[in-house]
Amino acid sequence: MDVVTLGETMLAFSPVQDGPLDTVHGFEKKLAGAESNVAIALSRLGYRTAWVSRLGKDPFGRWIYKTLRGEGVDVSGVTFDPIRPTGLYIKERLGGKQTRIYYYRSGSAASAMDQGLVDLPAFSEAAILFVTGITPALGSSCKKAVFAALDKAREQGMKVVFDPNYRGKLWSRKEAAPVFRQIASRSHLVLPGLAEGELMTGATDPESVAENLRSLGARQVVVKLGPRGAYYQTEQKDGYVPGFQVSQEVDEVGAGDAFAAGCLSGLLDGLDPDSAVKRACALGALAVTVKGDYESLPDREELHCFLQGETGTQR
Ligand code: KDG
Repeated sequence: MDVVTLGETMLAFSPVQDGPLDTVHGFEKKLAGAESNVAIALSRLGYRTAWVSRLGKDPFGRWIYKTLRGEGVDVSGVTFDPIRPTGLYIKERLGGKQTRIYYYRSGSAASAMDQGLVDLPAFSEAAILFVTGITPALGSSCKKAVFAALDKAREQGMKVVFDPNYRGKLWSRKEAAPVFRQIASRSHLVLPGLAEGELMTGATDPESVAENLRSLGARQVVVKLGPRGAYYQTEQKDGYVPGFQVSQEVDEVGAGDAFAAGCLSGLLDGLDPDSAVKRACALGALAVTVKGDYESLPDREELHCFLQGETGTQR
């Protein structure tokens, strides 16, 4: 196994038209979960990935399970909760780039994940553990599961990659900051956005954020700067990598997960940081071109074509 990850995946209702939800009547059924987005992205690129989670024993849980399995993700570590439901979120797309997310995930099946999960074979077989800051915000048993996974990673010599993914609707900045710092201190690679970097370190520019996180113990830091690209810092090297322009930005949710998958694939392929972050920026750009978190993510060949600048109609 190349990468194992744990986290909640929800049923997402995405509006068929923009506008306040009280005026919207139709929704599309989508699947949403930062960690499963990363697992799907990596699987499409040809890596072996395992997603560990808990779903409701309901039609939506079954659908999520089958979708992940269909994407080639190992779901042997997924359990079904006979009582708690699959989590749900509803997206509201307002004018411009304003999107609001309404969560119905409190008491969900995934919020009952616990540290017993880390005894699953997926956790001892993988080269990299990928965690986000969403899982510890889901409840105390989930937080214990994340820290047990970090212990397991240390025991097994797995590299840890951490995307803070701060969700203000799940916990306060004050609650999240010390937890994020602890996870960062045990990570090989940390992938904050600039605001998350500030939350963790108090610094407001990418370079100081990265320096601070490295002084906590992270070996490498990549600060995401949205369409502008990203800044990376390792012990040997640092630099800015520009983002890719896309003709139309349709849905930015999921771009960070695609970016994380690019960094993970760079790590797995032993790329130098410039090339890894360039790949991450390409995946992030592709993710925003279609509605949905992961639908537009490429396989290797499509990614190669995008990096070569091939666009337009191909016949
Ligand atoms: O990164 C995309 C995620 O935000 C979305 O799919 C749902 O995991 C999710 C969350 O907790 O917001």
